[in-house]
Amino acid sequence: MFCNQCEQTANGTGCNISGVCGKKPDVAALQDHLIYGLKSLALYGEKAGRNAEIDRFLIEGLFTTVTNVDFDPAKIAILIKRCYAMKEKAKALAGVTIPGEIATWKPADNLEEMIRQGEAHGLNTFHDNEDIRSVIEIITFGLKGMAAYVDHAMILGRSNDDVMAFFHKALAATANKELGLMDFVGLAMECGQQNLTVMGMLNAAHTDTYGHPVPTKVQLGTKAGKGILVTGHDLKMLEELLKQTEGKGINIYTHGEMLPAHGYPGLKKYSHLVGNFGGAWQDQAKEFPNFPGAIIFNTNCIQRPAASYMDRLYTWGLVQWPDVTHIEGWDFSEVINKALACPDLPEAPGQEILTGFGHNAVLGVADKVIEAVKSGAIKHFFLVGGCDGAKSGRNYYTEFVEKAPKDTVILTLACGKYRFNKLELGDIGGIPRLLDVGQCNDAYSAIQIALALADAFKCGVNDLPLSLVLSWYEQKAVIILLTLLHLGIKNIKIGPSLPAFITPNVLNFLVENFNIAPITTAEADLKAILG
Ligand code: FSO
Ligand code: SF4
Repeated sequence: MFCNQCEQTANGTGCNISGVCGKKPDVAALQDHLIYGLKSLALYGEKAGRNAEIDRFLIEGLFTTVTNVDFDPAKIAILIKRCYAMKEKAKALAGVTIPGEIATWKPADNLEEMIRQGEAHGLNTFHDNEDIRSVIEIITFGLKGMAAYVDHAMILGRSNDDVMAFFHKALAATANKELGLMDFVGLAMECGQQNLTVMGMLNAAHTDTYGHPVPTKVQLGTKAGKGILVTGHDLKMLEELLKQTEGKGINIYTHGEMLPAHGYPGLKKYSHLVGNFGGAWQDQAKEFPNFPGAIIFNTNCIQRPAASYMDRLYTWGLVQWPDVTHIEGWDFSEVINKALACPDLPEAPGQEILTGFGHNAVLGVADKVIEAVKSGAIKHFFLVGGCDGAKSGRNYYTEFVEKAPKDTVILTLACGKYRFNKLELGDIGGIPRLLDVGQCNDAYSAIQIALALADAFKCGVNDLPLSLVLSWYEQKAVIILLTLLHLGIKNIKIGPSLPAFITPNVLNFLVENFNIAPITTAEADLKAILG
């Protein structure tokens, strides 16, 4: 196997024996096989025009291969077979036959042979030039990340034909031997542009369905009684579970990236949505044993479950782990019955933290914010966010926020916020110093805030007293970075380490054009930014 798509890749170069994430070689080969099949599908999909079933499948196929989503070989094998059926459908719709190895791809019937085919395909990019291969990987991983956001939007009934046409075009292009480096660089930038549309679509789906987030205090302790812990990113799944548990004496807790759900009026109205439990995804094996109720994942990041909670763990949507019960569809009675059979949680009130600072909430007090900047009460804004992970170097983000001067405001999003969201940072004239904008996809909201501030101060985003200090882990972070680059945002600091799939030349390109820099130490970076 060879996989280098996430930040924790072995030795900073690539997982080649087994995945640090727990991905075994058979699953890696099947995921590579699925990606190869999706490229075959895209070659025809590009010519077939829009078809809802094919487009839905393409999105699910890509999202399945994102880090920490699907570890179940049997389930991926089913997707490979469906991929072939979708390709044949696209071929019929396109009314053409495309020659060549990829277009004529056909998976074997049995699992062993499918794995062997996957091993043979590997991550073949059909190019020898390592810089081209690097940019193709950036595009492929970006498409995977964007697919995750489209998936959530599709669950809420949204789609976009132009975006779907782009998915097919870009995926097909990654298999095109004739294209050159700058073709792929252009496509990577277009990925970022398309993802801005996607995140806007998802934001509208969330806010149209559940209202704009409002600042909300979230309890970190537990309430006496039964409980279900929901982890992942999907708000619709949480809503359905809230409806089905109403009046049943079960309290619902959020975990990880579900924390911002508490800010949405359409979700916070459920009185049994009582709090947030635990930290970011990488602490699950340590924390889940302490949650005595049922636990359900609706997207990444799942890790190998410990025996102590395996029997009360469930997956839903695209997340799968072998031998963990998967809930198909929208009936959560099995999870509810398990929660009712589990021991009660204790009455143990804890700290309260704030969430719900989407662009609507922040821009609602824009006058106050602008005044505070003009008066000098706020000297600088930092966007410190992104994905969390297990490496010790990630303490940088805690230190950065701790050491940021008291006249600075920290905007945050995604699971990286757990590095510092329990710190008491106080406020500046009533404006909290730590503003939780939401999930990783709410980078859209952060962008809206930055654009509105730039508008108010009649300058560009790069001229604002705003610095982006990002942490990355998996492929959603790749697509968000491409979106920020598409917007021309410069001087981003990124860590804890640089992606293994970026060659020195590609890095130079990013440094020269966008002044991207790796994080160093909190003190040095704060000094460099604030002078
Ligand atoms: Fe985190 Fe996992 Fe939201 Fe990612 S829970 S790491 S970037 O899936 O998507 O931030
Ligand atoms: Fe390794 Fe990350 Fe790939 Fe898992 S997803 S195999 S940890 S590079």
